[in-house]
Amino acid sequence: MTEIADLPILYSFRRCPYAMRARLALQSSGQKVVLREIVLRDKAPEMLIASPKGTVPVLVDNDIVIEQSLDVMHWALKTSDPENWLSMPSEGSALIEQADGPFKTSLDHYKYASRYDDVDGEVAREAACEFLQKLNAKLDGQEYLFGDASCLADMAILPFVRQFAHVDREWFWSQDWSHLISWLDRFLASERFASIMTKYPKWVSGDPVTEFN
Ligand SMILES: N[C@@H](CCC(=O)N[C@@H](CS)C(=O)NCC(=O)O)C(=O)O
Repeated sequence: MTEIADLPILYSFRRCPYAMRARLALQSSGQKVVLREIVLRDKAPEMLIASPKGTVPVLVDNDIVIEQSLDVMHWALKTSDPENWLSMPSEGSALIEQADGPFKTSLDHYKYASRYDDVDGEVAREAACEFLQKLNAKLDGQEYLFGDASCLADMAILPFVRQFAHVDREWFWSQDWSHLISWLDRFLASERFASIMTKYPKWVSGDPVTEFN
């Protein structure tokens, strides 16, 4: 049995969609980690030493440091993939790329329009909607993006659709994209989502260890 002291460490922030997708994959894989909850405005120096770029999630496994959420997902699922999340068509990777690229940019412009001088939030929302309409069409007649079981693409993208939906919930849930709404609603009501959204206090060195999984 692996001792707690030997477990990989995940620096995470509960509400970050990138950290959520990492926790989702870790949870599915069953890979135990030690979770250290980060507060973005006051990041733990231990995390910054391991990963000076200062974004979450970061996974540290002895001398391996994984600094990108998608890489954490792949790392976990390569260890164990009981739900076959990695078995998806190459279109799944293309969807994740669109979500992480143009969709996330439009989402940030929509959510934080007032922070930019030259951004119109409504135009950004329209741009993001193109991607969401595409997902809605894929979800017509099936529960997940590539059939009736979830895969990496579902779990990598859902936290960002949630973030988009929460900018203006009333507007989102009144749109004509019922398949997309059902997909998100099922995710938000799932035990898996509840289990990765447990609240933890900010971690500081010397705190008791929090085991995740
Ligand atoms: N490409 C990175 C992006 C991670 C990211 O941007 N995380 C945000 C939180 S949601 C962050 O840590 N931002 C740093 C900050 O706000 O100081 C990944 O996939 O892990």
